[in-house]
This record gives sequence, C-alpha cells and structure tokens, in this order.
Amino acid sequence: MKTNQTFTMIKPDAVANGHIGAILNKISEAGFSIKALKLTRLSKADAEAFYAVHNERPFFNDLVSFMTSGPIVAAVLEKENAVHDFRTLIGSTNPAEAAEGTIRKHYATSVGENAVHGSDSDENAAIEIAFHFSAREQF
Ligand code: IDP
Ligand code: MG
Repeated sequence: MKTNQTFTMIKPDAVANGHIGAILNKISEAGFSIKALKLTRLSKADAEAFYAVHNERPFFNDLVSFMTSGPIVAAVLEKENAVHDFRTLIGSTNPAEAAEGTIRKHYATSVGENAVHGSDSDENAAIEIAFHFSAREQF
C-alpha cells in the first residue's frame, strides 16, 4: 500500500464560496503534488457510499444532502507522510477548534460545512482514491 498519497475533496461550501484556487494554492505551498484532479458532483448514492461509515450518525442525512448540494473538487495528493501531514494542514473537523493557519480555520463555516475532506489512514486513502479515479486519471 502507498504511504505517500492521500485523497481530498474541496467540499460544496468552499467551491460555492470561490475558494478552489486559494485552497489548491495552500496545498501546493505545503509541499503536496497533485497526482489527479477533477471538478465533479456526487450523486446521493455516491455520497452515501463514500460516508457509509457514518450512516448511523445523527448528522448522516444532512451530510449526504450537503455533499450532493453542488460541485466538489476531488484530488489525489502526494507527499511523504501524506495522510498525517494533510490532516494537520486541514485542521480539526470543527473549525472552531481548528488551529491557526489550517484550511478549515480559514475556509470552513461549521462542523458540517467544513470546506475540505482528508483521508484518515493509508488504507482509506487507497479506497477513496479508487472510488473517485480510474488508474488512467492518476499521474
Ligand atoms: P473528518 O472529515 O474530520 O474526518 P469525520 O468525523 O470523519 O470528520 O466526519 C465526516 C464529515 O461529517 C465531517 O467532515 C463533517 O462534514 C461531517 N460531520 C462530522 N461531525 C459532524 C457533526 O457533529 N455535525 C454535523 N456534521 C458533522
Ligand atoms: Mg473522517
């Protein structure tokens, strides 16, 4: 399994608020290279499958409806210790608890509408990358 890649989405809130460029810039400045990238939109079935681990949580329906509310940017990012370092770069799930300088501190509006996704393990990064990108879309 690769340990130098992670998967991210710029979520519908950040896309709608015009933050795609600023967030990609922050990602590049932090030393990640982009190995795959697309503007796309999740269907309800896509969002339910992607977040299946949360399907018993009280916020699940809100999460699926938010994640399907508009386009997202999906990307594969590469760097040493990609999963860990990207979680540090995005900050806590709740932007009120996110550290200064993190993407969520700057661009998230609430714990639900929190601007970006980042994989939480190498295993999930591989699953999430395969969910969104075919082999020929990855460089
Ligand atoms: P993460 O995105 O930081 O890994 P998770 O706990 O995996 O956070 O939750 C997945 C997503 O579900 C969050 O990014 C957020 O959009 C949403 N979410 C998590 N907790 C809550 C909550 O308490 N209320 C509303 N939405 C939540
Ligand atoms: Mg998570």
